[in-house]
Amino acid sequence: MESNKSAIKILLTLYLTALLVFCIERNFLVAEIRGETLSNYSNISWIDQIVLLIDDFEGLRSDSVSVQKAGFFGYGRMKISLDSVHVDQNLAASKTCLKIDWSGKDSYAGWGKGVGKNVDINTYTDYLNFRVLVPMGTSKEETLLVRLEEDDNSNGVLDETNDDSWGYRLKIKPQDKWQLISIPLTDFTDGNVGGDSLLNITRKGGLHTIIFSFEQVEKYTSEHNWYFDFICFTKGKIKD
Ligand SMILES: [Ca+2]
Ligand SMILES: [Ca+2]
Ligand SMILES: [Ca+2]
Ligand SMILES: [Ca+2]
Repeated sequence: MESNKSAIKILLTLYLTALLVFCIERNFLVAEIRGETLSNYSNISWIDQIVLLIDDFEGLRSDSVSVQKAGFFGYGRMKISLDSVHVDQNLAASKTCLKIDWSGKDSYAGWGKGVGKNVDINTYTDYLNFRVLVPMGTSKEETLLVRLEEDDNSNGVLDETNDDSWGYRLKIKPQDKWQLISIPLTDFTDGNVGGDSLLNITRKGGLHTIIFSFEQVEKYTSEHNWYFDFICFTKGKIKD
């Protein structure tokens, strides 16, 4: 009789302990944010340098409404969509990337993402990185204007008077294969009069939007798809 009581006590203790562990774990589990989680990239040698993964295009439904809901936008003579055919074997590639198709008659084009992140970036040491596949066949060198739109006054809205707009004109050699681009933040220049003229992405005034805009878009045809992937900020320069 006494041993039955002890057995019940032990079982009850085990049950309560399991329940407690379950509750604690649930409290500490944070849902991973699509596009920003690094748990699939533990084999990348420079993973510890990543300050913010802006997007890796993984886990996103390919219909245009879902792409738009995730904060992506395209404008002018281009269409954006997701692609899983042109990803390479690189550890940062995973399964999905962003594809650019050229359509329409506009003389301008670009795409971007509403980031809306309050995160501390060190302007003096940190880099903006992304993977890009630039198609050959139009010129020996392509130009891409990368823009970082800050929300200096932290009101969630971009405006010319209060927020800085930083730009960097990137020259890329078309290679028909994926390249890793790393731009030191010190190379960005302030493109507007408004804002505080400091590249200060912080926990207070964060990064509102990132934009990639193209020049001379008329020259691209359906044979010149560009692809983008794994856009991130890193501490210092990385070696792919
Ligand atoms: Ca990807
Ligand atoms: Ca603002
Ligand atoms: Ca400014
Ligand atoms: Ca600023």
